Amino acid sequence: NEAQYLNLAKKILTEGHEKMDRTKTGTRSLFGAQMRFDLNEGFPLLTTKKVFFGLIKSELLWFLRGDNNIRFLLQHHNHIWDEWPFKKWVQSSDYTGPDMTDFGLRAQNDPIFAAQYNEQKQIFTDRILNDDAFNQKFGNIGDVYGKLWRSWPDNQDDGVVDQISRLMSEIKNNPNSRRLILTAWNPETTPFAALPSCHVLSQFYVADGKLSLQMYQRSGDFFLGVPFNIASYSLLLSMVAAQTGLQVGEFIHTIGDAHIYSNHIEQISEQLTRPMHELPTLKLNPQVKSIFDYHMADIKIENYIHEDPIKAPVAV
Ligand code: THF
Repeated sequence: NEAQYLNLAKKILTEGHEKMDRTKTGTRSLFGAQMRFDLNEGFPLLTTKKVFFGLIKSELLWFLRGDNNIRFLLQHHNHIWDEWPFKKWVQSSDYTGPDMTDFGLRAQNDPIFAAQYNEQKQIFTDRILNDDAFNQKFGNIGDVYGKLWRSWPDNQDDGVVDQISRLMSEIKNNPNSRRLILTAWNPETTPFAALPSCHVLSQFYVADGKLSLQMYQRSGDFFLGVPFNIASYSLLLSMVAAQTGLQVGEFIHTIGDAHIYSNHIEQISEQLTRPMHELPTLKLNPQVKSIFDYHMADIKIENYIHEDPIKAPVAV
């Protein structure tokens, strides 16, 4: 299972095209890659580095709430989405602090700037948490996951489509359907979000009493993002299975541009030298009766044996 991730990492390193990107970091990149994880062989949380499962849980619960405002994440001490609303804020005319152009790149190379950046980011996240008007103006990440999953704009009757509720009933009532689709790309609005959705399309599939899920990701940050994405969609699959009375099948992860950033090469090479451990087990609270009623404490990972975390800068 985990070997698929490690083998694909090796392949990107050795066969990847040197490709410049939006963030000006530079990548090695391959187009069109697939990994399959049979969830019956353990929960695919990588063991060759520590992956912070708490962050994955709070992010998925945030999507399922239909929330696209980072306040909920900050309340759960989750900072993985901070950079994108922060970018909108520092580019707005309301911002009067020091120049933050290209803050992601500059914070890596310039320690004086890094201190200024961390200070501004702290001010920003404090205001998101405590200032409602500011939060409403600058806290959201646009028409991406949570918003599109739960309230896709519906022009027909001024309403919205709740894709998750619809999926839950379709899986229960029409499990052979080939239309069990969850989409997170609205061509009208998504291209203008701070960061347009990376996980564009998911399809569920039921056979032999087992639920599988294939997800198409247009762009995959292989070292930082992809380990999160594998665990996140495997968790979603497990929760949907639990709420539809099905067993878990496979999570199939298909990636368009699968890339390793040039400043992650050392880290992933180190990871490739490490031993793998047996995969952990996911425990969902069986008392929970709806996909929307899970809380942090209802989701637990057991027997997670892992190597140390490996730090790396996130490209913005
Ligand atoms: N942008 C980029 N450049 N890469 C991504 O993976 C990514 N995401 C989301 C949105 N934009 C992205 C955010 N997901 C980390 C993990 C997932 C992210 C963003 C960042 C990260 O830095 N993880 C660290 C731990 C961080 C911490 O402890 O706060 C790690 O070591 O795993 C793809 O969905």
